[in-house]
Formats: sequence, C-alpha cells, structure tokens
Amino acid sequence: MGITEKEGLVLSGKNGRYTVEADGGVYICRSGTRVRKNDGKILAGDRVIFRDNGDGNGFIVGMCERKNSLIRPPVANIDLLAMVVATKDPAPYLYNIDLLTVIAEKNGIECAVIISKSDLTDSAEILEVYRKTPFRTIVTSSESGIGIDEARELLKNKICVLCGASGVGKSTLLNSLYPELMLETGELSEKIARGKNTTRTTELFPMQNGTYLADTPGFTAVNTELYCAIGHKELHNLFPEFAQYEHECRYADCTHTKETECGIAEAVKRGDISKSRHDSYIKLYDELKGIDRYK
Ligand SMILES: Nc1nc2c(ncn2[C@@H]2O[C@H](COP(=O)(O)OP(=O)(O)O)[C@@H](O)[C@H]2O)c(=O)[nH]1
Ligand SMILES: [Mg+2]
Ligand SMILES: [Zn+2]
Repeated sequence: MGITEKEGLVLSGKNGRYTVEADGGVYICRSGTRVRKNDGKILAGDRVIFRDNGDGNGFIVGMCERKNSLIRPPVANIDLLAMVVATKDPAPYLYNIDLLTVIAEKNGIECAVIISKSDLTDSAEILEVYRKTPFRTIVTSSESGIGIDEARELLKNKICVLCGASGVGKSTLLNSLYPELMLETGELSEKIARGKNTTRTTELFPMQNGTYLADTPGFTAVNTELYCAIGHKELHNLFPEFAQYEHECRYADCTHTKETECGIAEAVKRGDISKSRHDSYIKLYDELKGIDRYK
C-alpha cells in the first residue's frame, strides 16, 4: 500500500500541529524537524507537501516556496493586507495605517484601506487622503450595510489579512461579510484576547468562494517588523505615489523631508500628494534614521 503525498494550504498551526486544507478536506498534520530546520517556521498561508496517513492525519515533509510573509501577524502568501480605520470610536490615527502600508510595500503585498463605521461620522476626509494613493479604498458600515458587497468583492478569491487598531470593527465587518464566521466582537473579544496566552496564533478561515480570511486583534507589534527591516534611505520607495514626482527634485539625494525644490513637497502643495501621507513619511523617516544610526 503506497503512501500518497498531497499538497495543501496551512490554515493554522500550534505546538507543531497544523490544520491543512487539501482536496476540499482538512487534515491534522505534524511536521518533521527536518522541514522546520530547512525552511523555518511553518505559517498559516504556507503551502506544504504532506503524507496522507489515510485517517485524517498527515505528516508534513516539505514546504513550497512563499511569495511573501509577515512576522506579525504570522501569515504567508498574503494576497491582500486590508487596513481598517474607523471614522471615529476609536479616532483615526493615519500614521499607524501608513506604517502598515509601508510594511506591505516592503514585503510586496498588495494593500487596501477599508474605512469602517461610516454611519458614525463623515468619511470624506480619510477617503480624500487615500484617494491620492494607488491603494483601493472603500467606505463601509456594518451598521448600515454600506460597502459590504464591495468589501466582499475586494477580498474575493484571496488570502486576506485584516489589520488595524483594536475596536475599529474588523471582526464585525468579517461577520457582516460572512455571518457563518461568528467571530467574537466588542469588549468581550478584548477580554478573551487579554486572557489568552501572549503568543497568539493566526488562523485563516476558508470561505466557500475561495476566500481565506485572517482576523487580527490589533497592531501591537508591527513595529518590530518595520524597524528590523527598513532603512530610512529606502523609505521613499515604499510610498508608491511619490515615484512620479521624484524627478522634479532639484537634488539627486533629496530626502523629501524639508528641502526646498523638492518634487514631493511641491506635489503636496499642489494637492497631488496627501499632506497626511507626507507627514507620516517625515515622521517615520526621522524615526528610522535615528535607529539606523545605532545599527
Ligand atoms: N456604529 C458602528 N459600530 C460598529 C461598526 N462596526 C463595529 N462596530 C462596533 O465597534 C465595536 C468594536 O468592534 P469589533 O468588530 O470587535 O472591532 P475589532 O477590535 O476591530 O475587531 C463593537 O462594539 C461593534 O459593535 C459600524 O459599522 N458602526
Ligand atoms: Mg476583533
Ligand atoms: Zn524631494
């Protein structure tokens, strides 16, 4: 009797036990230390080769190449990182959204901005900021139902990670898109998150239409990712809307922070680049520069 090898998608993993989806079913797999030694940690979103034991269990013998991965949240092969920002409650803090778009750009991950709670106050200001970026931006309300179909369409057939501050309505939005998810929301979810162990795992929820969704509790530790991997000199490349104006800078080594005769600064003045995005750039540039000095 031959042992069949299969390829599957890791939905979640904990303590060396992985839930792997293959041929429309789910297998519980363990992995050899050799796999983890050669390829590193197996993450949700990884495609793996496993031996099917024939009883619903399997043994992972290899990992397929990744197109991208994040440390926080720990997910591989992300097709879309969606930043959720509420119009209010909590107040929008766009610097954090821009940090996330920078991380996504650095890792070659497509990003989108989902404005939530549009029923509470006007979303025009935030929309205007991101309309001047290449990121898809949509306005939603789980309360009124605005933008829910559009959001479902945006996430369709992709491995999607929703991130953003705690309380912006990520879990509520996912429940509006797919009521069968029944994710915990509100203060209760907060309490549960705090009660759990600090090492949180991320789970991909497979939806019937080829969509895989990951809910995250909040931004918490994205910063480690950012500060480890991004140098201040490459930051301008991670604001994709800057590129078309850089040839207008007078100095080839322009940092786009305060120089006169800077194409980016001029574009901000004209309103072609959002001031809010440029402000985030400057703040982050200064922060990264400070860190690079000690590297
Ligand atoms: N008014 C309004 N409240 C919302 C909306 N979406 C979520 N909420 C509320 O915001 C709170 C936090 O939502 P939750 O989904 O747990 O946020 P998460 O921490 O981002 O997952 C809950 O009390 C929700 O009922 C919305 O579209 N409009
Ligand atoms: Mg939540
Ligand atoms: Zn410049």
